[in-house]
Amino acid sequence: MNITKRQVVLDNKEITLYQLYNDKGMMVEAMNLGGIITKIMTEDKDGKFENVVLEWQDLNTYIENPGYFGAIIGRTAGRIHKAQVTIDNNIYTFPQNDNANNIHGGITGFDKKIWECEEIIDQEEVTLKLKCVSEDGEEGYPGQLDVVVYYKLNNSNEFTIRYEATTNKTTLVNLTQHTYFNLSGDAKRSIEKQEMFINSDKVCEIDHQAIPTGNLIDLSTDSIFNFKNKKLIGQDINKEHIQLTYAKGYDHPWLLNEGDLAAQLYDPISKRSMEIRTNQEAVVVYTMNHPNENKLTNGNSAPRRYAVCFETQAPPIGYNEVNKELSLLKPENKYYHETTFAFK
Ligand code: G6D
Repeated sequence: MNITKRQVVLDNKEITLYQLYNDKGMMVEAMNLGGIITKIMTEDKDGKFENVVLEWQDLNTYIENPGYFGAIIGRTAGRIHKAQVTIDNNIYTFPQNDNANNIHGGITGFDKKIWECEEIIDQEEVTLKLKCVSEDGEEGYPGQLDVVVYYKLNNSNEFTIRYEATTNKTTLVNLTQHTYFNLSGDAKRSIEKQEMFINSDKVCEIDHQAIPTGNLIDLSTDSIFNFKNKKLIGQDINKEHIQLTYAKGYDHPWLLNEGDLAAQLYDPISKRSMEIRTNQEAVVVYTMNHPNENKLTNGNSAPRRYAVCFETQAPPIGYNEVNKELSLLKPENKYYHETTFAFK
């Protein structure tokens, strides 16, 4: 168990990258900027360690960070319809940074903050503790929000993210992590040939701007969005379906069934597997439907479908403020979200 670190200057800010190692050689690298995860090094069937998350070649790309690569997302993951919400008869408005809607916490969301980091090493696991304060009124949200996120790596090759938050006024909180996974290692292959399982019987219908309409699609009659039996991500992704047309692929909140395993990703070539467990109601699975011309560490640009995000969260706030209640946090309560990515 060990933690190393290195300093760089990005955008005139002191940035520290922390490398968390377990005793099996697995390593997670994350920085104080946005809690951005740049590396998760895991071994393939031959014991070769490679990065299973997309990483920009030039660290300066993380300043703008198109696509929110690797970042903590907050105060609210996903979109808020019309960029406004009513809380206790008060209307709060947020920046309209995605059409006329709000996305991922606004202009300066948690992905852009410099988090205060603390390294914790003990026998069972290594932890990077990240803290930040979101001031009352920041990005339009009521209340001062005190946030702590724990990145924990143990010797079972489990990477757990725990989010805790408290507020002094009723507000919205719905945090997630926006890491782009590709189990081929160093983004060698598209994720369309990787198998996915999602423990869900209903997916939220979205409109052409990816806003939940409030309707749920019953997966017993919709095989294209049904991943109850694992299948290749690419099996149905190019078929005719209005929901695939709207999002240019998968970019939907799947409502999770009770049970231990929420989702799984498997690459038959490297034989890497990742199991996801969470206490959240939903997971937004996003199949990187837009290419990105910035260079990845393998020297190539990031073609579409070269990663998949598992953004565990409450379903986003859509038409008629549907799902709002799931993101409300009152001063007397504590927000608590825990998600584990277990690598086999
Ligand atoms: C697109 O709709 C998707 C979002 O879900 C994603 O988070 C973003 O790209 C990076 O807007």
